[in-house]
Amino acid sequence: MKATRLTYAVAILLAMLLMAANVQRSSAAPTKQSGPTTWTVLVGAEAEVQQTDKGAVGAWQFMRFYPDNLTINEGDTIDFKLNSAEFHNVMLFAPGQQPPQSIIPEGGGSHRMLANAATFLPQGGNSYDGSATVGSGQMVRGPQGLQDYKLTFPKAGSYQYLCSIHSGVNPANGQIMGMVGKLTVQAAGSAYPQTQQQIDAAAQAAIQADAAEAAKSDAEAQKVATHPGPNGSTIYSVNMGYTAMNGMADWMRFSQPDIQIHQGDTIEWMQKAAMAPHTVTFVSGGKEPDFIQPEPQPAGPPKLVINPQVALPAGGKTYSGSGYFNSGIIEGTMNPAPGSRTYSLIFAKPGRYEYICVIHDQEGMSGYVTVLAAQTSGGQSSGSQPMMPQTGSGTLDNVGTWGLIAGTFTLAGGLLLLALRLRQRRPTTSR
Ligand SMILES: [Cu+2]
Repeated sequence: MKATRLTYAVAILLAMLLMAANVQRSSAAPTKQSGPTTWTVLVGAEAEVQQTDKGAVGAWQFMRFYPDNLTINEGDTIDFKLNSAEFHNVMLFAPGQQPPQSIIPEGGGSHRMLANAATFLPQGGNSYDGSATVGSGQMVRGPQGLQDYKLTFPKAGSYQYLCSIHSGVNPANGQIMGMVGKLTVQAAGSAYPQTQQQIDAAAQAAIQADAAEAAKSDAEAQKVATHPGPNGSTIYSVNMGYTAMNGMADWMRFSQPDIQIHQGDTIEWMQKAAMAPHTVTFVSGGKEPDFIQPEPQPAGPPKLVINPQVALPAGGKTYSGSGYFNSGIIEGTMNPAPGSRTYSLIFAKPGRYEYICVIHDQEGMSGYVTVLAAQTSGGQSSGSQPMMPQTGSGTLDNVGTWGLIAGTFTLAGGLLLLALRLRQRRPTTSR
């Protein structure tokens, strides 16, 4: 359902009330705890939740921890809880270590790219004392996905928890920016500055505030522009994704996802995400390709190979309802990688066709193109009914952990986030 302005006004009001309530509670005496405590930190959040064939998923995905500043005591545990359809990880580093790149070349003369095991597979034990790196591996929704990552902190100190996929290092000062939280571990028995109840209330208020902020970009994200094409046809410009809030919010949708056009018209999909790569993929009733193809190794973790069928373009310029058509991976607009940021198809045959972003299909990023018979010279539809062939994407059957990785993959991270932030400091005209 499309949210109204009123909904957001209510959301903002609610957020303000929650914050006010939180201030009042904060003035209460700090709590002293005797035994070890388990704290909850939400990993990510989402807004504008819609029912899709992949379940209830938010159009907006927020790359943040709630809270992103936490004080606990020695011996306490944090339960990092996944709170979004977008996948994340949780990492805490050994001194001097930086976030690993999410995608790495295979090397050794290979042209293949790999999803980095350091990012996507768990490492370390269930406690962190600042000396050795620990990581959750990918956290993702679904029956086989990791939803909770519990870590105990035996030693007082100042630490950082971060999602390495949605953070990067600022070379100017060496600090990690993006999806990062500050953690203070006090001596055992110290008074806590906040209760979990206060933390939860502040988290919900922050999520509401982020939702209200992201909603300001709804109209721009959902826009479809049209302009004249050859021979009296129309070209429709459809957005693939959209980024707001300095890269902290990604809209995982195609604009006008149930678009109706006429035979001979063109759809031009335009990348509008800063860092999240997307695809436009028509499987025409065939099987959805896996994004990651794990290759077992004689020892150690599997190689997480990015499927060339997804990475590379396929099909032609004209779609007639059959065959595998794929844009290849369209990198984000702030990604310095070469390659087109648009993908165009001419639709030659009436029908209703489903397409997906292979990378974010699990987050509801899919759409339909309904092609009506060519318009008459009078500009009216000929009145003939479009054929409705049964096109469909693959089912969720047999989707294992690796399938889930494929379904929710985002290449964002590393220095790209930084590039975005640096660019957005300069005044630019918004598109
Ligand atoms: Cu996508």
